[in-house]
Amino acid sequence: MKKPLIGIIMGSSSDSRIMHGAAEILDEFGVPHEDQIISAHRTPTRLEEYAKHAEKNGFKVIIAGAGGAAHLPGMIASHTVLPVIGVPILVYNDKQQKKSAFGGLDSLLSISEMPSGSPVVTVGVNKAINAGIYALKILANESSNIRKMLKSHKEKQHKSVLKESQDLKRNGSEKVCQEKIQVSTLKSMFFSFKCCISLSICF
Ligand code: C2R
Repeated sequence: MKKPLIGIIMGSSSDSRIMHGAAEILDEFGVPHEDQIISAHRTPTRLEEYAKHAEKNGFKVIIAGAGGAAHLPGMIASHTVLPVIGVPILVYNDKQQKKSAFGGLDSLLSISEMPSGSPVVTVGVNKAINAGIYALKILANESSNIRKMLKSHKEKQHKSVLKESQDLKRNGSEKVCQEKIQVSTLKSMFFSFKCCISLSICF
């Protein structure tokens, strides 16, 4: 197995539903990453050990996702000189009803409002994929291959927006909207299926 270049950490296993977005884009680019659960609040000693582990193993970037009182990204940044990208996660205070008290603003501010001198780059709420892309951009400074792949990723985005625009022009917004809903339902069903398979392999 190739040595991981990126460390993905999250405060709880419940964050994996969002953080897999970062992992997916890194996988797409063939960039090895190591994923772990570390909580600044619940495993404070592990947090310091992890920072040492990341430096010792030559990680280039750490992507840290947390919800609520999201101190994980800031605390990990305080223990290392590696760049840290924070992913604010929307936490459901009422998990059954899927209700959030602050809609992710709590996590966003906890991560972005770091005191001067200890920065954490912050992406939007639940935007783990952007953290992955940003990490790739950092790696691209030293890798012409990743730079090339990022350029073709941009090109793909350009083409896909053009195609969507043509569809919208041709078919109208109602049809396009229905198709989008179907695709996102299928995607979330596929993700739940993947999670069930991995859980059944674990137990
Ligand atoms: P549970 O689902 O385990 O109750 O966690 C996690 O990131 C998660 O989003 C709820 C939320 O608590 C967050 N958490 C933190 C930290 N540790 C866990 N914000 C931390 O150290 O910052």
